[in-house]
Amino acid sequence: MNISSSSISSKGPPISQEETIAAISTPFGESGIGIVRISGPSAESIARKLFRPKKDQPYFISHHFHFGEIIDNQSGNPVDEVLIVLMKSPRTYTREDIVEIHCHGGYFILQKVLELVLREGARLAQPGEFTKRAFLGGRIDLTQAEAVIDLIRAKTQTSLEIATQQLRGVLCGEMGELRARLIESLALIEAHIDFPEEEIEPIAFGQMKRDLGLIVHRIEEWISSYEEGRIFREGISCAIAGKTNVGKSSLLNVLLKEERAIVTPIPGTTRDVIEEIVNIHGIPVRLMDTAGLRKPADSIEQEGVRRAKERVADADFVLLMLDGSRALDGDDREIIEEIKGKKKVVAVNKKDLPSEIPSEEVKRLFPEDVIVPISALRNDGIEDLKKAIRTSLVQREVRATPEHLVVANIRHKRALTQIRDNLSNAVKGLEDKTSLEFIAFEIRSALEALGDLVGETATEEVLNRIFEKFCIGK
Ligand SMILES: Nc1nc2c(ncn2[C@@H]2O[C@H](COP(=O)(O)OP(=O)(O)OP(=O)(O)O)[C@@H](O)[C@H]2O)c(=O)[nH]1
Ligand SMILES: [Mg+2]
Repeated sequence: MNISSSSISSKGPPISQEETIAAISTPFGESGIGIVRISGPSAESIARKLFRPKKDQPYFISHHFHFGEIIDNQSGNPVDEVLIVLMKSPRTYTREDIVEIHCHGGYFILQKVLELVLREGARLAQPGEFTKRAFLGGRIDLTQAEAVIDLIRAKTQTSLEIATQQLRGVLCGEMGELRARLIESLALIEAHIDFPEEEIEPIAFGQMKRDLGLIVHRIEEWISSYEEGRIFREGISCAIAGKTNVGKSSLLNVLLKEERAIVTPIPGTTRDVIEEIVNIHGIPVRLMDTAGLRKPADSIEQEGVRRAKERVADADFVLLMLDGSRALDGDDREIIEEIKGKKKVVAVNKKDLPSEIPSEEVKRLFPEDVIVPISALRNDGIEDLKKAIRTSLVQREVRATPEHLVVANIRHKRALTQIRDNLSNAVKGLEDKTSLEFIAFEIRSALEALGDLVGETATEEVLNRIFEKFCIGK
């Protein structure tokens, strides 16, 4: 059997895109500059029609800025003074010809320039279409394309490191190596299937078993990085729960370092849910301040309490707040009942006041959880609270380096799990001396999962799902 044939998919030729696409690639609003990006076969000719250089230059030099004006070629009026750069294929983001027009960053100017570009025959790009072309053009694999969006969305240093590692192709490189080794093993097995009369070399098969075993072990390690990787990539949602007046809004403000939520001595101050992202030791935490849970005084508060309960139930994590200056009461007990089974940290607030809750009582109520005394008013104990949150979410240090791969995407984890299962079956098959067809089947299935992971065999549906998350112009 020829292993380079249909049994293993290989990278096809780059797909050429007929249409030229364009979009505003910078965010809406006013800014110093704003960029209209064009990619595709007509990018250069469109630019020539609209751009009038200040110095009379008959042609663009690729990858060089040129200074001039964009002219509305119907009215002959200048629209903006710009810097324009043509990047000739293939040394570009999409591997097609790309033109970037760097205008002044006003919404109307950018919209006008884009309109002119579209009038000359470009089509408005879909979300993520530039990156999709980079992928289809073979410049990056699917995991790297996914990293682009993670990079843009990264909210902490660690999430940025994970995205950068992926964009630089650490996972993609590991997969390339893995593929080569699997193809080698498959070739050996298939040679024996095709020529059964030949003597099987026990040494070669022993070596293969050891190699595959080591690969399985390595993949296990990558999979085990997922729980933490996911937390750093996606962040977690955390609801601050507690009865009225315990200091939930005060804590939100202290963690945010701004007066975001209204704080008053009146119980029932917070009605709606207030959400903000805070960086807790590298973890992006979506923190939710909620209405204090108690018997609602009116219908507004009733709705607030309903929303609070909903958020507490949905949150990945709960920060339970008690007021140490007041004895525990029925409201506290109800909340404790409500959050049973949730991952949590307990903050006992108002430690600047005389304590009315013995610490033994709190320990007895929460034997499994970390309990931190704090004062939101005095900004005291907050660092300990942050540490407690971080250690209850991640136990290990997460460092995404070229040597240490962190898997942070569920799609990658699923594919790796599939590969691991196939290869452990293959190892077991070699141990039990099962039929070579069975082992070949498992290795081929692992190669298929690998093809899905890097995007070679990913379906249109999968691609759409990935790229629709992008913004327009990326
Ligand atoms: N002494 C003391 N007072 C605090 C502390 N934290 C909050 N307070 C006070 O407690 C009162 C209630 O604080 P909030 O932050 O509004 O409490 P809350 O839990 O959000 O209250 P609701 O929104 O009504 O549920 C305010 O007067 C705060 O100044 C603290 O650590 N020590
Ligand atoms: Mg409040």
